[in-house]
Amino acid sequence: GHRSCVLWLTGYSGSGKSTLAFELERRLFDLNCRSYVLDGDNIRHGLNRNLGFSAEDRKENIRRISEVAKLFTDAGHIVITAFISPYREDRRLARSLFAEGDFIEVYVKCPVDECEKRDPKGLYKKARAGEIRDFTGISAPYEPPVRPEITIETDKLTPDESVERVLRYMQANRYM
Ligand code: GGZ
Repeated sequence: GHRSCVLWLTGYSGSGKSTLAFELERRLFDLNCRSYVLDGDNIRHGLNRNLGFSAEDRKENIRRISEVAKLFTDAGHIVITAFISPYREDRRLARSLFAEGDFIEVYVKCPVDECEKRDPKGLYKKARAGEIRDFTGISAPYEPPVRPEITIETDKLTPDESVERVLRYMQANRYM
């Protein structure tokens, strides 16, 4: 069994949020915990298809996602969100929907030049060429968390080690 909560991943594009999210979902399943990943594929292509990447649209993106995450936790799930969520104020608003302890901010930390080197989708290249505007880390800001519950340095840990670290936090703090 488990306590329902949201694991709120935040970090640059290419920092490893999705990899960590889906690996966590798999491991939680094996531990008999119901979890569900919210990411760009199931949110930005559907519910939020009318939103872009201006500060205002990102705010609305994060607001809707946090409301959906709240519904899933009300239904008893562990929700894993994988969005850049670059603004502190937007993450603070997301946190404010949840009871103390139900919102676990996970800083997926990786230097932006390393993310740019990885560039799995070639987006940094396009941002440098001016083909994508307002690109986080290139032409739009990222405000790192000040007091995240967990920090995962993906340039120093393997994906397995990263997942273990989150699971250990959850076990040590009696989420499962
Ligand atoms: C940042 C962008 C942009 C711009 C498209 N800036 O690596 P990806 O492709 O799969 O992840 C990025 C994703 C970011 O969407 P989020 O919903 O996570 O952003 S936020 O939380 O800030 O609302 C990237 C792609 O969308 N993408 N244009 N301009 N990322």
